Amino acid sequence: MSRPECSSLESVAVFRERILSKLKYATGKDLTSACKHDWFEAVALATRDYLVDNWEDSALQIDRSEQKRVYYLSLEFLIGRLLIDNLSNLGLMETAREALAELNVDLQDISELEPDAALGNGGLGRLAACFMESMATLGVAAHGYGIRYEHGLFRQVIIDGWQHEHTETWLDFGNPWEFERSEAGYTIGFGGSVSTVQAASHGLGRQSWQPTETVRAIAYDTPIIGWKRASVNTLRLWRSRAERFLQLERFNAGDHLGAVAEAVKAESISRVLYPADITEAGQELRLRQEYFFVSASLQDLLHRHVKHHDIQRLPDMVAIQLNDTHPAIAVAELMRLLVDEHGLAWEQAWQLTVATLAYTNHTLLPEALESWPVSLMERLLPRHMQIIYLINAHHIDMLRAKDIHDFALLRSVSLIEEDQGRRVRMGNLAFLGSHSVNGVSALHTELMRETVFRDLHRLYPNRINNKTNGVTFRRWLYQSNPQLTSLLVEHLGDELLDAPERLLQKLEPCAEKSSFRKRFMEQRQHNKQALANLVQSWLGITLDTEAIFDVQVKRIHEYKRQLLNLLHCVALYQAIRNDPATDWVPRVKIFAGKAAASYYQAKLIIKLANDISRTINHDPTLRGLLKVVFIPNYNVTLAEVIIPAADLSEQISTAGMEASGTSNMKFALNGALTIGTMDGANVEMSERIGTENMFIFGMSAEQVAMRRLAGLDMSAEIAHSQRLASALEAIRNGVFSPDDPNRYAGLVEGLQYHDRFLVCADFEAYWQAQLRVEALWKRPMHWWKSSVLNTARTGWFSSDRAIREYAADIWNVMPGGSGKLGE
Ligand code: 26V
Repeated sequence: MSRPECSSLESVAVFRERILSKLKYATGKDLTSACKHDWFEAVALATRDYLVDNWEDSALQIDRSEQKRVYYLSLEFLIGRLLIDNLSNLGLMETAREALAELNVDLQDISELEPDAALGNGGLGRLAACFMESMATLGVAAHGYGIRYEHGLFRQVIIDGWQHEHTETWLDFGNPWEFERSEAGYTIGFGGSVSTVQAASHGLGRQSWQPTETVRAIAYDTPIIGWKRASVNTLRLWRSRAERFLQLERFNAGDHLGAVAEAVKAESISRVLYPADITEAGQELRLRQEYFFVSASLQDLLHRHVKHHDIQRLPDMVAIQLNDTHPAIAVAELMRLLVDEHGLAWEQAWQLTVATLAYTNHTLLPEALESWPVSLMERLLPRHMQIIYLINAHHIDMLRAKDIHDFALLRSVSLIEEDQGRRVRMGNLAFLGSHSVNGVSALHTELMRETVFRDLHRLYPNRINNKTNGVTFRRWLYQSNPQLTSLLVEHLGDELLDAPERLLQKLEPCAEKSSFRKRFMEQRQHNKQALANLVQSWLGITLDTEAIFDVQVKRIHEYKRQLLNLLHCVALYQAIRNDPATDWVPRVKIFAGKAAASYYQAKLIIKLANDISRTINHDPTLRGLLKVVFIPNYNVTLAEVIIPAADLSEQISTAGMEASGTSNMKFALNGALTIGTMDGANVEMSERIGTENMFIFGMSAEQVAMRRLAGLDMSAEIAHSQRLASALEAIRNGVFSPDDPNRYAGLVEGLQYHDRFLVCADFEAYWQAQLRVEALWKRPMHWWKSSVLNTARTGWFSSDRAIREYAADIWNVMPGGSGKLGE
């Protein structure tokens, strides 16, 4: 394909020599002894040298121009692999490929040895990774701050249809992209007590926190390069290290385990990524992780700030974005640092804090809203608990001064939840401590105003704003779908790669040309074949690439309604068996996704998918018209193979529950048609792509709220739909689980009498929408026209657009460097 680079003979020779030099001096191998992994390491290290050269330039440029810096605080960065991403943004893909070919090594082959950096659970973490790449592309001077988990998201292994979690070991062979910065270390305290010391300056008492426990935070930096080397930013991840590795006295006394206990505890903070479900037992460690990375990051950025500027200028030079409430303790920590360490007065510190911090909300699910028991906070972070009480008191005083005395209102906007044991509401803390609170799609933002933050929104009507998510096209189009990218470049020119938001829409006229549609279809066919090959080799299942590839890949959660899709599988299975003579459209249903380890219902859904898959795939009466596959261990790398191969994208959450979704955008960008509810960013996608090019179905968020008022018993809906009734019946009766016929009795009963996610209520509408899918598939000219239009009209969902909006509306930064903010 045409690339944004020309690999000159000279550059190929230089790269080749650099690779050979790394092979010799970094891995200690030569051409004869090097194994594939040595080649990977040599190429990655050679690539990193190019990154470093550009990194230095960016740092100089930021310092010289005194750019305001953005700090993106996130407990999750779901990065995936970096070799191809880095080579591609450096413009060195062809150079690297040729240099390696001369050494008889295949770039693709060795790039597959790189483990995914899976330091995130799902959408929130992947968004952080897309944003990092976009900020580098646009020349926003940004640092990502997070935790360098030794073990990222678990590896999912399916045994007998059930999910098992295995530890993930991405660092086993080292990480060629990072630099350990032993010199950049901070001390983080926990526990202890607070005492008042007399401050000479203003007779008031000053608080001094004496923690009983301290750990060190050590920085690891990874350069993040933007498209065409626009700029290079830093992802700084913290590892926890004990202050003392060994208590020698205890060791010498024979207590060998006790001697390292303290170190083990300290180092457990960065040991493993927290799962998406927070259980009681794990709470303390989670809070430790949150405070650990927030404190290290704030100390680090303040240290950088005061080297050149007065502390008072913090909001002029620094913007801090809190990715969900996970870093919300930053509100209290920044106050502590400003008041206790930098000696600022409370009011002034508060004003700087609010002007510097901004908060993004990513979910309205009540069980996902963080709150910490006051008792735990008092024990672990006594000074922060004091500060939180003070913020609360100031806030309530301020409201009373405005003559607001409504008790219910005061209770609802308080930082302390009084009902279920006293707890600190992290959402309210983040809201009060930030000048901007944003949602991630128009609908989600509106619902934030009406639900979780209803009362706070009434008090601060200008604080909530919307920033609809986006995805980076470099990874989700250019890298993952080179076939489609070449086709687009062929028709729209190389400039497309620099300005896809503006130029993709120029593809629209091509939707009318049969020759173009044919090419469009051919690239999809190629990607479907690649996915079919993977499924064949991993699962031994043969897929018909002429069939519709109908895909639902995402975390397994009841609100995402994989069950609705599975009910459709069963109903379709029964329909084909009952009526074999109809000219059914062949379909392949593809599922992938991980369930949180302790989320039993989600794990049961995985088991059901596998049970249905086994039964259907082995039924000869179906004549291959329907196949169901569950692909194990969904991760970024697998997404890069699956998404470009999809014909149909399933985005079928209960309306009002999916904050945005981002895979919906990736699928549409690659030309898949969406079957979806009016939820999250689907709504805005339908406005841009056109409802005639999507299969929208089901209840709206408003209708969902109304339907819930009538209770969750679905007997009427089931009585109304023979199809639904018999699908449920088959699942309940053990048709798919003959080894344990009662396995799904409880699940089906739940759907019948307590259908929290309104699966049954939307079933018929979903079935009808699926019929529309089949009708359109039978008219290929129309299908492929819609498919082209999906790609053409998805430009707005670029994370570059999203970042430009954050930069202008929230951070007030003017991107510099060679970034192309204006497109
Ligand atoms: C957290 C939890 C924790 C407790 C158990 C259940 C549960 C379920 C969901 C979550 C989600 C946490 C936040 C999150 O990942 N939100 C996702 O953020 C994406 C980026 O904005 C967005 O596209 C997704 O719609 C949203 O779910």
